[in-house]
Amino acid sequence: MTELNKIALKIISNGKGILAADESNGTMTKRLEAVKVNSTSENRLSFREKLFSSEGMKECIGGVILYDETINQISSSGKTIPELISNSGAVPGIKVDTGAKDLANSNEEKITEGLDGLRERLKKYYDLGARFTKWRGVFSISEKYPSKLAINSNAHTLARYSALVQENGMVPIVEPEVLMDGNHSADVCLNKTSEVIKKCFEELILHKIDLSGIILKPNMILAGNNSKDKISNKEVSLKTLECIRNSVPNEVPGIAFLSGGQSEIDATENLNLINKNNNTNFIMTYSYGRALQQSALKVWSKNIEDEKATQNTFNHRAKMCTLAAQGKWSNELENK
Ligand code: 5MM
Repeated sequence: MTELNKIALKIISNGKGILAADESNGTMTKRLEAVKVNSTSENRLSFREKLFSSEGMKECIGGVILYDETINQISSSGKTIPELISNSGAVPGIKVDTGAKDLANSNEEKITEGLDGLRERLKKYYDLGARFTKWRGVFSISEKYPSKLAINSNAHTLARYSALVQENGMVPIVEPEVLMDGNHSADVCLNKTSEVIKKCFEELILHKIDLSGIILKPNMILAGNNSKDKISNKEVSLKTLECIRNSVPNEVPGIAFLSGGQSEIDATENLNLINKNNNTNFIMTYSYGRALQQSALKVWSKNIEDEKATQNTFNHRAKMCTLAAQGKWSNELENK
């Protein structure tokens, strides 16, 4: 077992999942303004450190993805944020892409940037305590898209990112997100997501990535949010499993799904069904941003000093997701 494989398994084994708290300041500002809280660096830290020091971290969270601002912050207890996370038994991680920009010659599509100077930034993040990283490529579905140009260039970029991350002793999370926006059917999502993931692995293999030392972070297979042909959660789980089975090489230790704008309950129930029906050897867990934080953020915004209420809400969500990562979640437990 390689060191990278050990780190990956520590993050995703035994029902543990990943807390994606890597919102850039722009996104975090939207989230905070939506609940009428000023987006200052103190407030961003105050919310996040409440989550990172909650009880639910110990039992449920194997890794936390941070944003550059947060990994450099000091918590109110005097510990650095990576120390706070490590103390709960989770692995600190860091988002290293610098965002999705317009793709030249296909301006309605995006290419994720951040390769310039990445080797040097990775060394700095390793010294700060990070042992895994994240990079998100984003694709949208319409009649023309995603184009081969967007698929190939993002897959190539994800592979170059992964090579640099492994060179620096960290586990890359490879996140190709096919967005749910649109009126496409779930079968179109299945075809397009499979094409994207297959291309990513073609490039990862070309770039000699140790596949046992990565975590794949894909979307689940859903009908577009404006589609008339919605499918059941059971069908979501079966189509998602079909996609993973057909496009992911066996060496990959696990899959940590993104929630992608699903409600907290849908993201939990779908993951639970994926695990109940799991006919692969992959660990199937979560790497949720919104589906772990939404309710906690609302509660926190009512009284930003009330640590207990925020943490209770987060603990419940984390517990439910961890049950789902083991196929043990139920509506009764949800509402207990
Ligand atoms: C946490 O949000 C991340 C978005 O970062 P930006 O601020 O740079 O847009 C995002 O990549 C996130 O990690 C994944 O999409 C998973 O989050 P969701 O909310 O989809 O589970």
